[in-house]
Amino acid sequence: MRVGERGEGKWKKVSWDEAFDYITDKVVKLVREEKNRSTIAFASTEGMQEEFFVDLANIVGSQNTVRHPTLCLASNIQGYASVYGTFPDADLVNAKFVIMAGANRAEAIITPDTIDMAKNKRNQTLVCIDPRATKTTAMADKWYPIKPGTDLALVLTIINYIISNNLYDAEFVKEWTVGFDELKESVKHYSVDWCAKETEIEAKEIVWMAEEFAKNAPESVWYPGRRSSFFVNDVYLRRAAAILNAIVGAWDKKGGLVPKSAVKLAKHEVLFPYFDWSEPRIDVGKFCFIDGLVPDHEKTDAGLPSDSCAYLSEKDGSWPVFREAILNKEPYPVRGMFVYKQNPVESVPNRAKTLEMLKGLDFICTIDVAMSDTAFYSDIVLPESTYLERWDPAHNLSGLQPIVVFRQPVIEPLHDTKPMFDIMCKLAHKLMDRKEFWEDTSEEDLELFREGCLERLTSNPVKSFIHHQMSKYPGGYEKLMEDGCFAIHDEPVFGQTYKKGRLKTRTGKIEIFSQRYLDKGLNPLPAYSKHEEPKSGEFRFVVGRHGQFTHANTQNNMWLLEAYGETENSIWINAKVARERGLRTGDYVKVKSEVGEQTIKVLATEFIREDVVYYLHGFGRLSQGLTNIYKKGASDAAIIKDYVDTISGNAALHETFVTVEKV
Ligand SMILES: Nc1nc2c(c(=O)[nH]1)N[C@H]1C(S)=C(S)[C@@H](COP(=O)(O)OP(=O)(O)OC[C@H]3O[C@@H](n4cnc5c(=O)[nH]c(N)nc54)[C@H](O)[C@@H]3O)O[C@H]1N2
Ligand SMILES: Nc1nc2c(c(=O)[nH]1)N[C@H]1C(S)=C(S)[C@@H](COP(=O)(O)OP(=O)(O)OC[C@H]3O[C@@H](n4cnc5c(=O)[nH]c(N)nc54)[C@H](O)[C@@H]3O)O[C@H]1N2
Ligand SMILES: [Mo]
Repeated sequence: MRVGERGEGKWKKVSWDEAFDYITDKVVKLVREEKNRSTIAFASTEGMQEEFFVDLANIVGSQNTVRHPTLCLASNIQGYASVYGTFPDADLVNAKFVIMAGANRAEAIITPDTIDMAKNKRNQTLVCIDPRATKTTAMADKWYPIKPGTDLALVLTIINYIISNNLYDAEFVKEWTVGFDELKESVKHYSVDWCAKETEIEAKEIVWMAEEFAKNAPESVWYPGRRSSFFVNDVYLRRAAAILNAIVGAWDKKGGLVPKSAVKLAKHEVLFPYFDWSEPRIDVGKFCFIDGLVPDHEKTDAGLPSDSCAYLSEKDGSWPVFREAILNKEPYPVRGMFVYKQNPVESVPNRAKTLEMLKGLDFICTIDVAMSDTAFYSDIVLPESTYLERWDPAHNLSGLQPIVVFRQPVIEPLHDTKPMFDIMCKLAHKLMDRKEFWEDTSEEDLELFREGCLERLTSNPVKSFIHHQMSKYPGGYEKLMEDGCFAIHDEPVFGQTYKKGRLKTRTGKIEIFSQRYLDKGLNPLPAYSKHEEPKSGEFRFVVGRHGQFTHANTQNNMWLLEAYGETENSIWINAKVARERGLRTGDYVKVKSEVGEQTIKVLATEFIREDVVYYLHGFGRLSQGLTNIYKKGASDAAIIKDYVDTISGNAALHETFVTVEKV
């Protein structure tokens, strides 16, 4: 429990019971004062116990859950789903021609893609498009250091080339897509020569890519990637990439883009009470402040409504808009926050704003396994048992070959920690004991919840929940316990979406042209608009992963830090540019953007374009609890501007320009 000021680093150790009482008092007080349960926000990131955290949000009765997708892949999901009705995988095991643009599977590890990519290396041409040379570049056959923000120009030009040279799959297009003629018309001005200037990729290379893509189809993919929090118009890039795959018929076939499927897990049917004091989410609707979250160059020509997010996920929300709404106290005050397995201080761009938001709250409880920067600014930090010390429920790894996994403890908890499940159970019961907390619900509702749901939810251990989850598959639980994972079929199954009604779009076809978008006032087809470019003396700042670290959360681990080989991060600056500016590797520079500045060591390298700089996420930390990395290196969150894509609500992390000066 915090004893000093927020962020001062003064703490006292309290018992779990004291902590639960403190939390319960705060939640009851704030909800009653505001007559609004949504005054308590719940921020979390994907994890195997996250559903228990969401249960807690439902018990408190808040509508305000905000999750990681809008810092990560919300625009990617939106873009692909607008075409195929789902966010697909790529069959990297069988694909013969793969374009990996803005994705780094050799370092940004995703299972099974990273493994599949390595497996298939001999039979596949891999094209890596990235302004930096990454370890994926090292595995690739070709590397194009594209001018950042111009990928959409490239995709549209490849589409135009394939259409105008009759290299597309006409039969497939006719049977399975809508809007091809409109597409053909809308891309015809994207010429190869224009594209070469725009992207700084040679014209003959663009032609080569287009021809190979068509020739290898259906075993070719423009890889959907993962993180798409790049630019504010990212949805259109992802839509265009999805369309490229569609016109060559590389959909739901071996070696192409493939829809994900999942094992059917049974859920707990929990009927949460109906509350009168539960206002709708704070990030839905029209806000004049959204204008400030969109760069000028996007305000007119991309066809975006600038005062709300067109397709906001009801459970994920939009972090940048959410934070802005809290700071503006609009449409009502949010006064408390629970944070689970998330570190918004480092993961939401514009760190100064996040700190301002946290400082303005009356109550913050963070549940983490380490003293993160967000935990450091909290009032109460609940230490969760780590994944090696707890049972985690069954979890779907959806994909071409979906499997179910779970976790069991391999050691007793080393410290006095609890899993999220136990934390949720304890808080649920403490809240139930507070009569004044349930004034806005009926006796019957409450009784139904208490007797029918809460008991069942909280009285059985996670292991028996897994049993229930697997109940749709006789013998499934036993198999899961024995093998550690469970799959329905051993081989991938292709072509399921060719059955009638299986494509989950409005028309039941692949939607090249989106009437749905048009109805919302959005451009129904992807169109290129030029991004602002760095002014002379400025650089574009981009972010990216490293194989040894997970986001901003493992840098303090001494063994991983040792494997990284440095004790702090360095800023990549093109070697020629560094020379011109009198900078050498090891010099310190001040990196400055519109929203913040940081000091960091230089790495002069050929591995990055001249107009771009980059440094690794997760350093420059504020928490004194992270003893190995406290104040070492620089934080990227501190300098990235908080722009938002107003279609999906995703953050746009690559729209920031910086200056770099020797210190
Ligand atoms: N500046 C910048 N911002 C970014 C990114 C970037 O590269 N640069 N990347 C973006 C992307 S793609 C994403 S997905 C988001 C991710 O950002 P977040 O969703 O905030 O996730 P992490 O940064 O991984 O923080 C996870 C926290 O959970 C804790 N943790 C780990 N395991 C457990 C556990 O078992 N239980 C509990 N309770 N806690 C645990 C860790 O200690 C850490 O504090 O960040 C986005 N934001
Ligand atoms: N080891 C490790 N693995 C991880 C993670 C981790 O933290 N550590 N995080 C996981 C998560 S949550 C995610 S979302 C994924 C992220 O996985 P990816 O999305 O594959 O990887 P990133 O490193 O975020 O970014 C990809 C690359 O885009 C490049 N880039 C920047 N701007 C542009 C541009 O305009 N055009 C093109 N073509 N390229 C550009 C960057 O230089 C970077 O190398 O990784 C996952 N795997
Ligand atoms: Mo992510």
